[in-house]
Amino acid sequence: ILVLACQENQKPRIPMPVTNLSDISLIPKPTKTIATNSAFALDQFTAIYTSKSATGFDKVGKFLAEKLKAKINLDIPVNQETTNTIDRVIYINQSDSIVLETPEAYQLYINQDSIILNANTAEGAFRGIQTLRQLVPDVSTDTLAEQKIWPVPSGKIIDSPNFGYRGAMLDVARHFFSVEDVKKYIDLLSYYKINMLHLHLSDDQGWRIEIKSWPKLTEIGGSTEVGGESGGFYTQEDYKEIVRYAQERYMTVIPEIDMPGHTNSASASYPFLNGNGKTPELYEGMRVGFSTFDTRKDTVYSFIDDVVREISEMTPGPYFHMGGDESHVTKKNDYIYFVNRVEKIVQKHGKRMIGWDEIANADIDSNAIAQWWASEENAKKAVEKNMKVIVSPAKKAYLDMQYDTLTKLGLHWAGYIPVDTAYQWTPEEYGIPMENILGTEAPLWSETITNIEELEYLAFPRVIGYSELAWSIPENRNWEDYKVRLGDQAPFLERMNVNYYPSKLIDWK
Ligand code: TNX
Repeated sequence: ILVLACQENQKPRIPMPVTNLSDISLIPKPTKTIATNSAFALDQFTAIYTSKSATGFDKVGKFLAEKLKAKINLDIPVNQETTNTIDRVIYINQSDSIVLETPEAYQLYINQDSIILNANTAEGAFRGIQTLRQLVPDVSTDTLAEQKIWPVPSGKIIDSPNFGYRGAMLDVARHFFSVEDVKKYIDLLSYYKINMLHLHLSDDQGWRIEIKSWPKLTEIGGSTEVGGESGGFYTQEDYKEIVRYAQERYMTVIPEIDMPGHTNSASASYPFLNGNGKTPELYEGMRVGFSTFDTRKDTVYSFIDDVVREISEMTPGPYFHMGGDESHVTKKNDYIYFVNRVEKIVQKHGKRMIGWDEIANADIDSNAIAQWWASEENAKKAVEKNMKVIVSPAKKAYLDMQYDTLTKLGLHWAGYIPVDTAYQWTPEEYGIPMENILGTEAPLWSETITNIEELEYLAFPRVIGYSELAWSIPENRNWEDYKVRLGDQAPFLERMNVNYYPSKLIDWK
């Protein structure tokens, strides 16, 4: 009877299911959430409008519509004049009026008839729509109406990042990963607001980026990988495509060419580089620390100049990573001399140099950045030089460490890192003064992983926790609370076909 009554009544007033905005599982957790205990009814009468004068906002609106289409199969018009009935609107506004301390800050106001997303920049708006994507339920509510409704709980979210640098590194040298694989990883990372993708493009086992002036690097050096498979490399067009795809998600690509150690594949391609008069064999094992460039030869620096120039020209981001780790067969003085000279080359090509923590031993500029992975002593030196530090301690932040003794993939030289250990540490209190911390990064080395499923198994779910350590303020981070929110990520991960490790510590939804 009730059903009939409603149907007769043309446009029934539907009691909205009351959900509490504060109870929705968001990762990373926003700075501030205020629930108002009502809901916005997302439905087929919803439209998206964005600021048109400010650049990028239109694209952010379209990105949101595309993702909602994929999630709930609803077509939402973006900036369209329409004769259709529009009952509810999502506005994505460029706004200078609010105090937004970083370009990535945003504010989200969810009312019954409108959602207003304010941000200073399209980048901020992009971070904001990731939150909105998480707020839209997977399934519509069964109501008496004929139309489906996806209720978004009402309230206000005020949010901005804890660190401006929130990185993930992928080693495409030990095993090569296709452009498609990298894009999938980018997509998943950007959903959790990670904004830096560091690509480890060269190592002893492979050279993965086409350099036009030195073609044998990829012809020879790109032909192998760990374990004897055939390797691979990115053409410059491929690399540009990765950069473009990342940029569309407001993610910066950081290219790394690891030197003077980790250079067997380069020297196998151009034997003059190692200076010992021998042509090295291509290498498919897992040892580290056996190769070096000849640091006292000018031609080595002209080679590096070409490599840094070609890569920098294709890289819009401000950084170039020169590796610098584990140069065990380079004499200390030679190492210092080398890092100093490479820094000049990197600067000449307009980039800011990053290197693994060992580079703090050179006489570099305070503008260079040390990525702390192992040595406390090096980290201290970096701080003394007033350098910025990327916090990536292997014991806590290495995605290639095994979860426990039963994990088949991965390594454990820095220990086992179960999902709780990965989350329960404080980068802000790990020994580097706050003012020196640029941000955090979770590296994924690929000696033991050969395809995207294996990549996903080690990265997920831990990288989701690293996104929260980087984005959310310490007061908002708490394992008991986080683990529930993590369990709620299962439908998303499954929909995205992610082969995540189903840790028993988590109650997966
Ligand atoms: C150490 S971390 C390395 C890499 C290996 C990794 C394996 C770092 C700067 N160097 O060459 O792939 O361990 O976990």
